[in-house]
Amino acid sequence: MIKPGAVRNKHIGHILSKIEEAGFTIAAIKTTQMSLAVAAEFYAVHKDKPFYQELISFMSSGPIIAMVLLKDNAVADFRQLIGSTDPDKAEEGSIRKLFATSKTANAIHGSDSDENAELESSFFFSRQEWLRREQVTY
Ligand code: 3AN
Repeated sequence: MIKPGAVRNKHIGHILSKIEEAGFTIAAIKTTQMSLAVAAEFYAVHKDKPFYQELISFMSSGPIIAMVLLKDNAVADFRQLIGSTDPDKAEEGSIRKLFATSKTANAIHGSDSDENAELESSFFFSRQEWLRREQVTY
């Protein structure tokens, strides 16, 4: 998910280029906006953290780009591509190093497991809406 700050700052194109150059296939993509209630549910695992209210308020503050991405080893490779949560600690060349402005407004979200990727994808897409791996023949 490209977060509201990066969308607002017109970084969608740059970020999609980095994702494609890193070998990911975009199996589904849409512009949408999370309500506060949806953001609260999406990040429920963090509900006791001090940054939770700021996070869900920010995540529902404007449009996001939701995506389903395909690649072997996708979760680990995507986390490497996006870099550390804290942009000050993010690796040179990573998406967060390039486009994040704070720990909350850190440009992009990536799922932390295949199970969570399925679950998080279902917030934005029905199963028929995303391309299956076997359909990607190019
Ligand atoms: P990541 O997205 O790097 O996997 P998580 O899952 O630990 O990080 O946290 C979810 C989101 O919560 C992060 N993308 C970030 O925006 C926000 N967040 C995490 N830690 C902090 C923090 N210490 N201060 C502010 N926001 C944070």
